[in-house]
Amino acid sequence: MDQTKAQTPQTQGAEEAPKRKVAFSLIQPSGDLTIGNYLGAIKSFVKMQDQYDCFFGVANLHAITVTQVAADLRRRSLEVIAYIVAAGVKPEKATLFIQSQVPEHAELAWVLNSISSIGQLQRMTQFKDKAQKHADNLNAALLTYPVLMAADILLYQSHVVPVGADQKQHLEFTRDLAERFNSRYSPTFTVPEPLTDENATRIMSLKDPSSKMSKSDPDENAYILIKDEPAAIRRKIARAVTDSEAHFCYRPEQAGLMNLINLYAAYAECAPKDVVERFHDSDYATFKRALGDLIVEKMEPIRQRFLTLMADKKEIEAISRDGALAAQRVARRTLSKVYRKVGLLQ
Ligand code: AQP
Repeated sequence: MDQTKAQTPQTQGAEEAPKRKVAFSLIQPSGDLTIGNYLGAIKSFVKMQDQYDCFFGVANLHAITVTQVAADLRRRSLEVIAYIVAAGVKPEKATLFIQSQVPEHAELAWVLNSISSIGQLQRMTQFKDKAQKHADNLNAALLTYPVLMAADILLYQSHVVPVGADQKQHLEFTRDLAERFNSRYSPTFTVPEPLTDENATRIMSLKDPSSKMSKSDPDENAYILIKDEPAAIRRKIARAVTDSEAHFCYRPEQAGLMNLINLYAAYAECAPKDVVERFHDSDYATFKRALGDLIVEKMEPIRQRFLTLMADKKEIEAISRDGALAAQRVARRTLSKVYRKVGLLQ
């Protein structure tokens, strides 16, 4: 990502240009977080906190697009903040907040709804997938989910948003809305860029390597949770789907093994070919034991810090509250500007 880029015309709308670029990312508390969420998001937050002005948080408003149990949603919302802190993000360096505690998200989403095209929303791949998956609860929020996501990002004048391939279309939609608003009124929103990590791997389900490891998977053996105990991690890896070829190779035809090699490479911070070199004479069971040990070694300190934080929730509650206040100060500034331009009294 080009860090040296000068203020573009799109960014001139920001009243006070931040010294560092703003990075933004939220995680949905729609289940207990998996190591997919850790490797795909939280681990990079730790690095980003020193490079960007970061806003990281919990997308609990997004989570209710699917029916949630209220008590679980409350618990998981705080837990997501605890995972982020346990992994090494410092509240002094990054603003950590829960989306519903900053009402500006819902307020800006409503305004952005008024410039969003239903046709464009209906064509979103994720909407089409979710409409199929949740045919029994096809609520309007599933359709307008990208509008809320646009509001999230635009409120903070975000320059970069780390996105996986599945979120690229939504970010494109956010950019469209920002450009539409900026040209209809006057420069107001920074038009965000996707931040893609070349080395980031998509971690796949341990039971079906053709689908993503997902926290809402009904099969608990398909994922490893950040809060899983060492024995559970080792057991799930031992039972992960591989193949009967008994040949240690990194190729799509052996998707289960490929996924485990990717996992090893992500934790060891090396290339998959290095993993193949190291284990090509080993049987799968030996490799799986080494992988289980490696995951435990990396995750156990995080799990212990997480448990300590959740044992007395006061600290995490204070971090979320302070974070929400800090986030709100920035968000309010953007929203006031929007209201003024649209002609809404405040
Ligand atoms: N399997 C994965 N591999 C790599 N990255 C992943 N992420 C999620 N799963 C993987 C990344 O985690 C961040 C937060 O994701 P999210 O919770 O906002 O939504 P999601 O991508 O839909 O995650 P899940 O676990 O699949 O949730 P559910 O089951 O609720 O839909 C994102 O940066 C995502 O890329």
